[in-house]
Amino acid sequence: MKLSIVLSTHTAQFQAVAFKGDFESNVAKIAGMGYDGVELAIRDPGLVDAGELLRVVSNHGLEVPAIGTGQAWGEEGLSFTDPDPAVRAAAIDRVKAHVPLAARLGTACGEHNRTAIIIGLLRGIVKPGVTHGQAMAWLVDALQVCCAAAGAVRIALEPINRYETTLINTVDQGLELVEQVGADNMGLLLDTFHMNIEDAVIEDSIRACGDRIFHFHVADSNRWYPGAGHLDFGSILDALLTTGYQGFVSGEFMPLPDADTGAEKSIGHLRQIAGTTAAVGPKS
Ligand code: LER
Ligand code: MN
Repeated sequence: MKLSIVLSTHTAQFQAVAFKGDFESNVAKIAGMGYDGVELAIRDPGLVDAGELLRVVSNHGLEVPAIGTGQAWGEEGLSFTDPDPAVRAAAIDRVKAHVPLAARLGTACGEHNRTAIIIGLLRGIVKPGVTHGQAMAWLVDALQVCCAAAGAVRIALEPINRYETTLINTVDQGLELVEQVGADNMGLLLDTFHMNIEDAVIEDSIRACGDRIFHFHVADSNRWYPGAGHLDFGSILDALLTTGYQGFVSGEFMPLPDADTGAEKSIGHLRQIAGTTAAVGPKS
């Protein structure tokens, strides 16, 4: 089981990112803790030097399983479902701009861990004056355009809890959307924090998603590090690995009590489970 943790390339507002800013020293620290990868949160690929990112992560022996795009929503208001067509077009262009970066970062990854582009809050919310049906139609169109432009790069849409968006809260809704988009490179990012709020049985959702699980986020029930709440990560990871998932399990939790402690506790808890749960197995 390969473990990564979310790292922002720039100082960011989103609260559940453990490490923000000071990129190279954070990469070094994460590698030193024993992580296998860093998931990069990048607002705008035009603001980063892809060669330099690849140099830093490769120097520290890390892979980049996925790129998070939500800062473009949080800090610029871009979304696939904004009533303004110019905003929708800018959101699509932003995802297209991530494609060469994802392809390049993917060269540091093994076959099963090539870098996915995450669509979290960039999908948007149902804005006043827009029907849910209209927003869904814009969302499907945007994902079809992005998947067609992404080629071998995979797009991972994340079901997100109802307090953050009104579009695609459950894994079932996510799977329906995957069907509607109808692209081989379209799948889901499952997040234990969101599934704990929205899905009846987390392990059933994981089994239902099967080989459409393109990426996986872990946080405990309280969005602290795994082990700080009441989720059963032994059972969850067992269900995940039993689907044949060979990707990363990526920590996305609040930097509490502080970023370093959360990251250390998380890897300690998950590695301890890996040592005791048959399907999870030792570090690969
Ligand atoms: C992002 O991966 C996420 O889980 C969301 O909560 C973003 O708001
Ligand atoms: Mn997440």
